[in-house]
Amino acid sequence: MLQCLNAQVTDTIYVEPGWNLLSLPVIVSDGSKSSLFPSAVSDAFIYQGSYIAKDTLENGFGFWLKFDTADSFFITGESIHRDTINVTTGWNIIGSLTAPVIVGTISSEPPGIINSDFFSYLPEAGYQQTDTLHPGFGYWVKVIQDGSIILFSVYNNPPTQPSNPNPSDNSVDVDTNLTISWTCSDPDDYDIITYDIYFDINNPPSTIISSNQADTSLALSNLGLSTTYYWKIVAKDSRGDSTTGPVWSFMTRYNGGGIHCPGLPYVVYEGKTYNTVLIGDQCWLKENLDIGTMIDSLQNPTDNGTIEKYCYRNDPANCNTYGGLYQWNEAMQYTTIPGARGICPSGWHIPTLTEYQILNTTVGNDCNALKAIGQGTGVGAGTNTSGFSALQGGGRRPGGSFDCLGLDSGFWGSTEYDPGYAYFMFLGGTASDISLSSREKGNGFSFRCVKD
Ligand SMILES: [Ca+2]
Ligand SMILES: [Ca+2]
Repeated sequence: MLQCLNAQVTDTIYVEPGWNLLSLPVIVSDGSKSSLFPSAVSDAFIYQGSYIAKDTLENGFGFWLKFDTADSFFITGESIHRDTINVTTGWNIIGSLTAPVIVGTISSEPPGIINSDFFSYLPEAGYQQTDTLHPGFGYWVKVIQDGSIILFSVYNNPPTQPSNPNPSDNSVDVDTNLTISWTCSDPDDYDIITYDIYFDINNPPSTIISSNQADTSLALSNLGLSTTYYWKIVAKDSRGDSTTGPVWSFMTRYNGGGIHCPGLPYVVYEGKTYNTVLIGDQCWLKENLDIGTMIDSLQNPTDNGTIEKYCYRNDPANCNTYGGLYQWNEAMQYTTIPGARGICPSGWHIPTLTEYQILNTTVGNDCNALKAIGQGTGVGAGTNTSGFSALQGGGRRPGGSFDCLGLDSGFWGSTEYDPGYAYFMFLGGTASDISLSSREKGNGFSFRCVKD
């Protein structure tokens, strides 16, 4: 009776000139002696009280085979990690498993019937008492009554941690058609590794896009532009052990024009990667901020030490694509100082009205230069010549409703208009001009940071 069958493995059997005491280390579909050991010069003999010649070899039995010359054989089949082998009173020749078996772990049914050591046979060395049953060998053992001997192999090492990601972790400007690759190995030379690839825009990724593949690479195509992807590899060996690699990420190339800020192509903030873009003398984050914990649109954030965001229609996927929508006080983290850091990364701040006016001047009041290609329509169609790459993320109204996703976008500034209102930059989907005006602070708008 065989248990715990797993994937295909290959064991190598080495033989020497003369009689060799062997066994089948894996479960093969064709057990004929002539196909497995074509250079053997004898019949295969098993022992069941007397020797019996066999044309077809079976797992669990040791057998004698004679060779004229040294040779090696690659035997491929399903691995065997456990076996219960029937034995009869007296001496038996049993087979081993796909991986080594420590003699001290061997048991019997009924218990205690094993009455000898285990002996291998090598043509040059003769009989050898052994503490370990190795794959591909047969072993003599004596029992004092009929029963069975139970073998299981305890040797296995899980695969090494997947490493050397390509593209390397936190890469930016990655093409939207690419081949990802990694390296991995298994300390057990008889083992074969297969891989599950997790890949999506969530961290950690939860979507398996390929499973049980043998290759250490995978071609991807038509990824989104300016999008951060997360991926990880689960390496599985043929013995049921697995090793999960770290989460890696990369960001695809820009949606449109623009250049990175010199010496600062991206910023990693709270686990997300943001590109930078230089527009005139100003260094901006190129994606809307998506930080904090989503709250329901009917709730208001509070000064509680936790950054709270809205996601359009309360759908986290919209935060992934468009970034979070923030009330002004929450974004400012409850100060009213123009140029406050607010929820921006260290070294960055919320743009003042003056900084938005500079941006406006730099792009010639061209609203379309700030919009990503594909955003806006007609005279308001985005050209993204600046690289600002605005997505029309809509807004959350003070009463809790959402509107204008895919149509308009608004970006908070840090300059107050009055105690209830603050300035923001509005990029209308059908407008070619940038609008700088004020809105009630309870609105939820998109958010960009500018470098100090
Ligand atoms: Ca292994
Ligand atoms: Ca808060």
